[in-house]
Amino acid sequence: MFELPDLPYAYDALEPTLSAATLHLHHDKHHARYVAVVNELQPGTGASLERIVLEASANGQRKLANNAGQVWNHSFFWASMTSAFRAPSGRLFDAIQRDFGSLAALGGEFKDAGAGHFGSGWVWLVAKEGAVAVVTTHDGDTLLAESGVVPLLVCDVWEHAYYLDHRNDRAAFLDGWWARLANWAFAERQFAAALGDGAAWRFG
Ligand code: MN3
Repeated sequence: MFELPDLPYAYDALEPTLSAATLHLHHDKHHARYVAVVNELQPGTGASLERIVLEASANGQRKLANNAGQVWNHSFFWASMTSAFRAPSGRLFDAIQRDFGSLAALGGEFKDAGAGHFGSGWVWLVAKEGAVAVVTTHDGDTLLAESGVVPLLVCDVWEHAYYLDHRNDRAAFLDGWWARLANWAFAERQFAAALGDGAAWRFG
């Protein structure tokens, strides 16, 4: 059985970009529901969440793959945000400069990808073979099956992530998210793992 992980901060820690009301709804209702569905479909096998996502996807078990993927993506999303924003530094900052020219240019690409993503999904900053890149995924899809890809940050662009605070203005949500919530300390640890230094995040 999987448990819904607690948020790594208080419900009001991400205000005003994301309100306590949004985090209660998003974590306590949406994320909790995905966990409950996985537990209904896959009770007590002892398999890791990562393995369940990969096997369910490979076997065409779409409901299990989608819900398990959403459990993983949301847990990674909570880790991708912080109330103590600072800019990226070190090797990750150097790679961003090399691959995008500037942090602002990367921000533009990330926000455009998220705002332009049609329908529900996720916008990711990833490391792929040492380079930094922006990718999007649809619905409950994950990047777990992408060989050589280590996610650094993710932002949820499903409407439930921002509608209470930003109504239909996904771009405004992404602006605030990029400027105030992105957890670069976490992204730096993920980038180090991508370079072989330490382990990448896994579902706890
Ligand atoms: Mn969500």
